[in-house]
Amino acid sequence: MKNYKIAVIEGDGIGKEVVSEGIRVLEAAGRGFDLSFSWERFDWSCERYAKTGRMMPEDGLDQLRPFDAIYLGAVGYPGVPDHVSLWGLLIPIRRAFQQYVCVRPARLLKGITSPLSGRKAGDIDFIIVRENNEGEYSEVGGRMNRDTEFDMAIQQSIFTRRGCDRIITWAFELARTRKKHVTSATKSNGIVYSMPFWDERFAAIAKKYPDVKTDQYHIDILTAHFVAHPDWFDVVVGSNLFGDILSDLGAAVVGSMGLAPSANINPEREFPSTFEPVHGSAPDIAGKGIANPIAQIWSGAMMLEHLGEKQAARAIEQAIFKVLAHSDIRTRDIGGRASTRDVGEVIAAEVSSVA
Ligand code: GGG
Repeated sequence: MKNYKIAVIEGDGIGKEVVSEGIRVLEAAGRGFDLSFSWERFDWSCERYAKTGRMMPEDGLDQLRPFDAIYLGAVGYPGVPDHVSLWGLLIPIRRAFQQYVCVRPARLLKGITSPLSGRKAGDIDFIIVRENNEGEYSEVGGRMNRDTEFDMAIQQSIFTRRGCDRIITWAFELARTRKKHVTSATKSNGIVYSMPFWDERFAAIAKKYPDVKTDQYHIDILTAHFVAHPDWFDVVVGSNLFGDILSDLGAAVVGSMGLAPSANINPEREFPSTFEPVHGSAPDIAGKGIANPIAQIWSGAMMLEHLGEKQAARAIEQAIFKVLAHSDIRTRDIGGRASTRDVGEVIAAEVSSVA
């Protein structure tokens, strides 16, 4: 029996509730596919920050390094500034472990109503590939003249050739396994250095993939096309910020933030990769047991896929699809009354029955 060592960071808010259901479903998959998991929980969170002044201990990254993967819930809670919580936990993990590919599927599933009229299951099925290590999320910049009338802030975007080429290449390779179409998110009319550079790198990499159709849109019209023509897209590649914004929009058009999984991948496998839902900690519904756990559960399937457990990953995905298509056990964001736990249990039972 294969055993995987998984670091679990539930984090904040609904992270604690949805991660339990993700583990329940992964355990069911483990029983069915002869896998076992050694879960080690880390209480790294805003709560910990309030007690100790740090989101994670100083040697936190060293503690995570030996794991096969990291399964994370959500980060951020009122009382701790969002940039402190994010830069104290998630961003250092993504960077230190060279998780430069962030994969965020958006798929309209049977049994889910899109807010876009006339769209049915299968009409929307694209994957956002977000650059995850540089771009607009940079530590280069500063503040001057704080609390005076000359107060100012500078934030420098970082676009390297290596960073652009590796994420764009990854997107093209993914497209070759799908509908062979890559769309680039740009803004090279207004952002005069980094975005024309991004476009240049996109064009250079595209030349190596003559079998893959390409297009590019400025981010403003691209967001409009996501709403008006979501069926146009297959793989959409974007910078750190653009990819982040597009993935929330992608989640919205396929019915709920609660249905959007994600994977932060270190393709070279030199370090563990992190699997987390796109959504945040949702303090407004935290502790009520009503959060949708499907994004977290689906992120668990992405984790198994990355670990090479493809059959088990497929079983979890199929269980999610079946429950959404045929059961009314669903949380209120998608029109039901069920609890987080009810949904986790029904998906786990379905995984057990197919395994
Ligand atoms: N599920 C992880 C989480 O809490 N994400 C919230 C968030 O705002 N993340 C920022 C980012 O992905 O850049």
